Amino acid sequence: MLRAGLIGFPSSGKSALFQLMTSAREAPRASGKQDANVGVSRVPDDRLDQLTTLFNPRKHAPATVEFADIAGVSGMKTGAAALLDVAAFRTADALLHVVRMFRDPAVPHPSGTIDPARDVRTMEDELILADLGVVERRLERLERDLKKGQSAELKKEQEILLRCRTALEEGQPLRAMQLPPDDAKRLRGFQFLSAKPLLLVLNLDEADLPQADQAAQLAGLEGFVAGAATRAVPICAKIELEIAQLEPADGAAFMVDLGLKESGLDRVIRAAYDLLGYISFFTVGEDENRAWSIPRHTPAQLAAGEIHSDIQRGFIRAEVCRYDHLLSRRTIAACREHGELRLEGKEYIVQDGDVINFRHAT
Ligand SMILES: Nc1nc2c(ncn2[C@@H]2O[C@H](COP(=O)(O)OP(=O)(O)OP(=O)(O)O)[C@@H](O)[C@H]2O)c(=O)[nH]1
Ligand SMILES: [Mg+2]
Repeated sequence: MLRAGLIGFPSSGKSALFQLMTSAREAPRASGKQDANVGVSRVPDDRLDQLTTLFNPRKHAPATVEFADIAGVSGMKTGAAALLDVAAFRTADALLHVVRMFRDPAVPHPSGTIDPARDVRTMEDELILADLGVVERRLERLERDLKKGQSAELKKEQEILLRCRTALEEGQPLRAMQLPPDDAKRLRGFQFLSAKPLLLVLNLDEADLPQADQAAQLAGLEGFVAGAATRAVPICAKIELEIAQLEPADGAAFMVDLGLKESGLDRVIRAAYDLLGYISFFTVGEDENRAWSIPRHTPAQLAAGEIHSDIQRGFIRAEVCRYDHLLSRRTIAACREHGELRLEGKEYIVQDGDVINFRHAT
C-alpha cells in the first residue's frame, strides 16, 4: 500500500485535500504531542471494475492509499524536523506538499503574500535542514565509535553520510543523489525526509482552473519539478470538495463546465503512482476480486508478501495471466487452454495488470 504524508504551510489546504482524498471529516486532534490524522482512499481502477463484472465476486476490494494530515507543519517553531517525530511521516513512501496558489483575502498566508515558488523552496530547505540534523548527530556518534575501534561497515556508513552532508549543505535534497543500491539500503533506516519522492499538489485558485495544465510554469516551478523524483499536480481543493459532495450526475456536469476531465482524487492518486512507479496486480475469485499496488520491478515472492507474509514465506509458484487475456477469454480455465496461463517462480518480475494466483505451502 502506498502511504503519503501531506505537508505544507498553514492554511495551504492540506486538510481540504485530506478530506477530498479520504471523504473523512477532520477528527479532533490530540493536543500536546504532534499527531497525524490518517485516512484511506480507494484507488480507482477501471480494470478491477471490469474483472468484477466478469466474476461477480462477493467482495470487491480496490487497492488503497493512506494519507496522513497534520496541522501547520511549518507554523511550528521546530519546522519540518517535527515530522520526524510522527511515524506516519517518517515511514511515508512519498511526501505531498500542498502548495497554496489560491488567492483569498479571507484566508491570510502566514508569510503575507502568495508566492508558490518561495513556499516550495522554503519547504525544501526545511526538509533538508531536518535531515542535516539527523546526519550530523549520526556522524558525531560514528566518530566516537570509530575512535573506540575500527569497523569497515561503520567506515562505509561514515563515508556515505559525509557525502549526504555535503549535498545537504549545498541545498540539495537527498532524493537527487544517485546512489548505488547498496548505499541506498544503508540510508533507508534513517527515513530521511528529503530522500522521499515529492509530489507538489498545486492548490489553484478557481479562476486559474482553465490554465491548470500550465500551473507549474505559471508558478515558476518548471525547474524544480524537473528534479529527480519530483512531480506536480494541479487541483482546486475547495471547488473539488464541493463537486465531491454533489450527486454524481451533477458533479460530472460541473466538472465538464470547469474543463476537468478527471476528479481531483483520481489525478492526485495517478500522479503519486506515476511518481513512485507503482503498478497494480489483481487476485480474482468467487469470494473476492482485489487490486494490489507494488513498486515496478517487484519479484513475485515479494509481491505475495503484500497479500500476506505467510504466502510470501510458503511461496511455491505464481499462476499468472494477463488482464486483457482474461477479459477476452472470460475464465482462467480458457486462458489455460490457450496457453495464456503461465507458471512463474519467485524471481518473476510482476507486470502491471497481471492476474495472479499464488500457490503456497501452509
Ligand atoms: N478559496 C479557496 N480556499 C481554500 C482552498 N483550499 C482550502 N481553502 C480554505 O483555506 C482554509 C485553510 O484550509 P485547510 O485545508 O484547513 O488548510 P491546512 O493546510 O490544513 O491548514 P493547517 O492545518 O492550519 O495548517 C480553509 O478555510 C479552506 O476552506 C481553495 O482551493 N480555494
Ligand atoms: Mg489542517
